[in-house]
Amino acid sequence: MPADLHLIIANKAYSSWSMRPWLALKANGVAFRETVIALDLPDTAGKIKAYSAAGKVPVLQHGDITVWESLAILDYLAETFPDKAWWPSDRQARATARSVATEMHGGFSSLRQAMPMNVRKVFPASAPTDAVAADIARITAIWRECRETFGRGGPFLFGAFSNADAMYGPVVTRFKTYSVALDPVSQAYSDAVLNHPAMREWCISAAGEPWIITKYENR
Ligand SMILES: N[C@@H](CCC(=O)N[C@@H](CS)C(=O)NCC(=O)O)C(=O)O
Repeated sequence: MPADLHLIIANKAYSSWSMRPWLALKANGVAFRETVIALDLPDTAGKIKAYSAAGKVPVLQHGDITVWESLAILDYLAETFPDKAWWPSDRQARATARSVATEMHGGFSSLRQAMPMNVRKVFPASAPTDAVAADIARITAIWRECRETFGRGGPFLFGAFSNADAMYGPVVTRFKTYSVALDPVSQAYSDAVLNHPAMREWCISAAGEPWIITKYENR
């Protein structure tokens, strides 16, 4: 197996898709090298294309293997490091974890558009559109259901931190950034994610980044 894992990501302040595999790697204690490509600059597209023809980050390089798309990276890691707890071990929990992770990967576009990630900011609450409110309702229903059914072994969706939590990490930070009022179960889950050492490390690193993208800095 090739040794060097190299994760190519974008600004930690703003890049929600980058956060996902980064959190999973850190949470599982897997060492990796990272390259950050700043978004929204004249050379951004060229720099990303040097790693992936898809023109998006995150990208994982592992020896001569390249994986892109956040969810594909999480699955590649689970397959490559089977001794780590990427997905829940219980079959039913794992099936649900994959389902809710994929629902996140392919959905919630109204929320993502209305509330771009900015882990450095907290904005005052404002009334969501019906479409955003529907996304928030579905996400928090998922969180309550997972916590209730599978969450006994710890504070995360399936007890211990898993790839499902990595996928919802940027949703948790968005709810904080946009001061979204949550039910008690969802708030407790969010607090657990925000207090995870990997998330803390990501946010500290984001706070030290020099780049500012104005369109994400104002409501
Ligand atoms: N479906 C992709 C989405 C990746 C994505 O949209 N990445 C953004 C950064 S968060 C990007 O690379 N944007 C490049 C650009 O805007 O130039 C995934 O899951 O990895």
